[in-house]
Amino acid sequence: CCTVPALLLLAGCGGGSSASSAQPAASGIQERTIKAGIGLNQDHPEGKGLKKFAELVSQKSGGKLKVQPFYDAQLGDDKKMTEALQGGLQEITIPSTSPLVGMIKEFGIFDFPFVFHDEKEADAVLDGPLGQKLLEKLPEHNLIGLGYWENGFRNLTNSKHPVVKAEDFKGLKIRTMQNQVHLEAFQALGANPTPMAFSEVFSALESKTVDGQENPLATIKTSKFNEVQQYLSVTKHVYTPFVFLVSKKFWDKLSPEEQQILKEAAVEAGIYQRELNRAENRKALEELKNAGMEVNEVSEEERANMQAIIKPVIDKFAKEFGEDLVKEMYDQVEKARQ
Ligand code: TF8
Repeated sequence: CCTVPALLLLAGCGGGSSASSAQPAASGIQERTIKAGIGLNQDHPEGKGLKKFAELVSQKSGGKLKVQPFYDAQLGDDKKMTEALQGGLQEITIPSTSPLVGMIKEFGIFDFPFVFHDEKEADAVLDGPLGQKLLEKLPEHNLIGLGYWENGFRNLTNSKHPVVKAEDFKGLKIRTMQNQVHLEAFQALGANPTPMAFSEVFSALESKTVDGQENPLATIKTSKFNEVQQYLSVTKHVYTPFVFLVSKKFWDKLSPEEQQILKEAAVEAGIYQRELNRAENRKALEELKNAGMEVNEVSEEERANMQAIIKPVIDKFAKEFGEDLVKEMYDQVEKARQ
């Protein structure tokens, strides 16, 4: 394993074909259709990344491997699609790591707010040994991880008032991802969090079932949350990765050449997706302002205050996820910062 060019070391090498009852193809490339579903739409950098992935796979396989993309949770939300991969009913999905913590609890360390200051630090951790270690936990869950793409730094929107200080969270009904760290962190801030799948968020905001939600700017824009939210507060409170997942049942049927093509394409499309996401995030703030949102920045001082309020929640979950793992994350962030 891992006798591949340096670039591809980013991609996981876990889960060979040994433990499967399925017959792996000895060599060559067969005609195959590969269903790949995501929760966001075609305009989002993730949607464009998936399209790029499909093109690369087609090129590299001489048109034999056909990736069929499904956007907008057409095949289900992050959790449902991941379960479909485990059952061998779908081949690929690229969910946020956050809704998967019920399955792979260690992914929860990425849900700790205020860990990364910028994308460079996130890249260092995700593409380094710690990110790799977590990908290696996937095969025991019938999943193969080919690397991390980017959802990004999350910011709060709501229909009530600007959130400038920690106290401003009090009483706000906020949709969160289905994730215990997020839930308890928002509770600690005095908000009233409601976990829900992403595909239900727009209508929950529109009907005022919830007051607000939090997501990266590119998602706020491409999902048109500005149409149903007045205030955007740049909290940058947590960074969410996407993880590129393949069904292990499917993977184990592939020849080494076919596996290699998927690995290379996932990494190459991932580099493109991250760049695009960052460019979109830089543009989106202005665009959301122009679309009528009232935007406020949150000061470093207030972010530190929020972090202090949340600390007991983080300490509790650090014990649950493994204090060594958490320390490793902070050490790698520290190294990337130098
Ligand atoms: C969320 C996430 C979503 C993604 C996507 C739908 O808020 O940030 O953007 O997980 O797959 O649920």
